[in-house]
Order: sequence, then structure tokens, then C-alpha cells
Amino acid sequence: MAYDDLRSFLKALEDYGQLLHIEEEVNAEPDIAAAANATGRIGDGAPAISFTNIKGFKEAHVVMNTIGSWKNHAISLSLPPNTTIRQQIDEFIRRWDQYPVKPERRDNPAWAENVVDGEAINLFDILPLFRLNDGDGGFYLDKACVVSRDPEDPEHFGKQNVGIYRMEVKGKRKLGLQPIPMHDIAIHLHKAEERGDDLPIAITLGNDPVITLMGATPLRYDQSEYEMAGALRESPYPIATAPLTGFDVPWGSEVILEGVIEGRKREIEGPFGEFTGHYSGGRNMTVVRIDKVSYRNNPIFESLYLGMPWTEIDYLMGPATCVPLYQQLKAEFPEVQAVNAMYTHGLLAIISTKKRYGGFARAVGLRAMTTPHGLGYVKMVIMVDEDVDPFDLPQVMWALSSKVNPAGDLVQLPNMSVLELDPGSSPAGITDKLVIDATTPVAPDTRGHYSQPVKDLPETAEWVKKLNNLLANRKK
Ligand SMILES: [Mn+2]
Repeated sequence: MAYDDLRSFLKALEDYGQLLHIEEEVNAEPDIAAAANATGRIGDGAPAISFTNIKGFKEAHVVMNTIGSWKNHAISLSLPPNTTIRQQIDEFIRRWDQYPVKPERRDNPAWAENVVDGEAINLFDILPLFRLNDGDGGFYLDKACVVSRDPEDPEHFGKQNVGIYRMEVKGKRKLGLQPIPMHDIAIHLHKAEERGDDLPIAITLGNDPVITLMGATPLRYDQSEYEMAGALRESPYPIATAPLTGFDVPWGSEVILEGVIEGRKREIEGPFGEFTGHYSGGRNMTVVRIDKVSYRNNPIFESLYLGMPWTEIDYLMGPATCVPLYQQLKAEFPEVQAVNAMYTHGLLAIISTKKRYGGFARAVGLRAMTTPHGLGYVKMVIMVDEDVDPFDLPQVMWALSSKVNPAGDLVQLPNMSVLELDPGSSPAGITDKLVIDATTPVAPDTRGHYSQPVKDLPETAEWVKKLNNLLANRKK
């Protein structure tokens, strides 16, 4: 069953025993972030955590790590909690093919219960803010969806974008926002600024998990995140009209902030501990002015801890990165079998493919770098044969160790694009990229002497079953 809001998702997590209530009184800093950080250190079944007893805060309710384990990721897709990673990705791919599913417009969103306008806005009153890492330059909103439209084509539903961008709360109604140039919001902002305009935005906080996953998924520019959310949750996605901007926002959000990115204005933002496991420094970023806030009574504040992998963001972005890369490659190269881009948001990707002819795998690796996500992320690709599972890292290591001769298997491309947050890039945003071809050469590439592969014996599968049965039934 699909979740229409954060609260129904929390209920499902609770029912599966995947929501832990922290009842003792905690300090907003550092306890909330430290506890969320700890969920990434207690194994793959980590729960979401909920705080309602926070020293100095009145009626605050903060939830962390809602998607931060494979169990919770499965529940976010309405799958049984023990669904394997590979099954979750296969199901994600299957549902993706149902795109587009038209959204359902609903009236009377709960977030319309309270409204504050203009000078009366004080985000510090409405949001229980706290810092995440001890070197952060301020309070961050890092799990909110930001909705914007193409200023040259504002009625185009698909070009309306829903994305997650980090935002620093800098004043009562002032934010800093990082628009990564490869992301859709940067295209909208660029068009607005060319016209000398501000870019209106609607920021939605406290959302159902599927729109959060979609906000982190690199769709094509004109593909609608709401129509993909409908496909992914297997029912029309509920949207409502935001009162100030008229944008389409989730019907089930806890809080809606509306305002503008002020055109041609930049101020220092950061530092902030990032998904790369490194801080970004303070950099010039855009400035947001909030003009209207709408929120539910006693809104639940949702945030996400990130830092040294793995943390919630790695689970959130893992399948959401693998699946679009797979779908976009598969559309042109049906030989592609699987894509594992779960490491550091796809800065590294492992791709298995059949080969049409010599050099083919290297060509597929290059293409991955020019997909919408690849432009800003895919810095290294490991290409493996069709019988190697990219999700099985020992198999990948076998391919790397036995199939690679650097003399012909490395393709290094100088001075390519990557997001500035990549700590190795120099200058920031420019890096060499590398394809490592760990596939077996095929004609006319006749390098090496791979002879005949040693395959599992034909009877092995039968023996796997037999041994498993014997083990399951043996006397303790
Ligand atoms: Mn988009």
C-alpha cells in the first residue's frame, strides 16, 4: 500500500518494529545527529529514530534515518523488510517501466492548517533546527524537496522539477541553497537569471518516502518526478497546489516554504559535511527569501545525517542512482545486464554487459559518463562481463584481478566534469575520468590468453540445494 504522507510511513515502520522512540531527554546538539550517525554503525537492519523529548524545544518532534537501512528502504517501497538489495533494485526497475502515472490532485492538504506571511515568518520558531556534523557552518535542511518550474515553459508539467538540494538556514526567512550545475534546478535558475528575474520555489519538508527517493533520482530533464513517483508507488501520486507560487507540491507534506531564489545574488554558504565523507568549504551559493510558510499542526521535522559512508544518504541514493543509470544505458545498449552505482552516489559505477565486438564494453563505460547523472558523478567505471554480478563485490574483485591488463584496459579521459564536491577534483569540478575494462576481450580485440573459462559444474546448482537442505535439517 502506498504512503500518502510521512505519518503513514512512520506507522508502517512502527508496525515492522523499525521505528525506535528515544524517550529520554536529549540535547538537540549533539545527541540527535550522533544517534542518527550511530544507526549507520549498527548494521543493515538499523531502525528510524524518533525524538519528542528535546531539551529547550517546545513540542518538537524530530525523526531521523527513516530510509537508512535496507529494511527501511524496502518498507519505503512497500516491500517486505527482508527483501534483498538485488530484489529491491529489480522491483524498482520493474515499476520504473510503468512511467508515467498521472498524479491525483487533492484539496484540503493538512499543511494548510497554519499560514505565516512575509515579515512575520521566523523559521527558528517553526522548525526545531540542529547541526549535523561538528564542523558544519550552520543549520541545514537536507531532506526537503524543492519544486521549481522552467521559466521559459512554466506550464510544462514534466519540466517542473522536484529535487533535494542542501539548504542552510541563515535567518528568520533566509536560506542558502546549493544548485549543482548538473541538476535541473540550475537550468531553471540560469534561465531566470538570464531574464533578470528571481526563481520562485516551493520547499516541501516532511514527505512520504517515495517523493524523497524521486528527489534524489536523476530523471531526464522533462520527466516528471510526480509521474515517476506514481509508477514507483503503483498508484497516482497525491499533489496539491501551493498557495503562493501555484506550484504542484506533495499533498501530504508537513511544511511548505514558498519564496524565491534571488536572482544574481550569491553569499557564502557552508562548510557542510557531505556524502563524500568530506566537508565542502564555505562557497558562494544562492540566497533564498521565504515569503510564505504553510504547516500542519505540530509538524514532524525530518532530517538526514550524512558523513563517512554508510549513512542514511547512501541507502536513499543507492537504488535511486543504479536504476536510472541502468534504464538510460539499457535504452541504447540492450546488452547491459546490471548497474551497481551505490558507492558515494555513483562516483564509482560497476556495469555488467554482453559484448557485441571488441571495445564495446569500453564504449558502454564512456556512455555512462554522459548520462544525466554521469555528467556530474560517474568518475570511474568498472566494466565486467555479463556473468559477473556487479553487486557481488568478491566477483567484481575477481574480474579486476584476473581480466585487467592496464596496457589496454584503462581509458583515461582528461579534464572532465564532476560535481565540485568531489574532493579529488582539481580545480573543483574538473577531474580525469577512468574506465577500467574488466571484461574478457572479444574479437577483434585478441589480447590475452583467457582460454576457456572455468564454469561451475552443471551439477553444482543441484548440490547447492542439497547442501542447504542438509544444513537446515541437521541436528544441532
Ligand atoms: Mn527533474
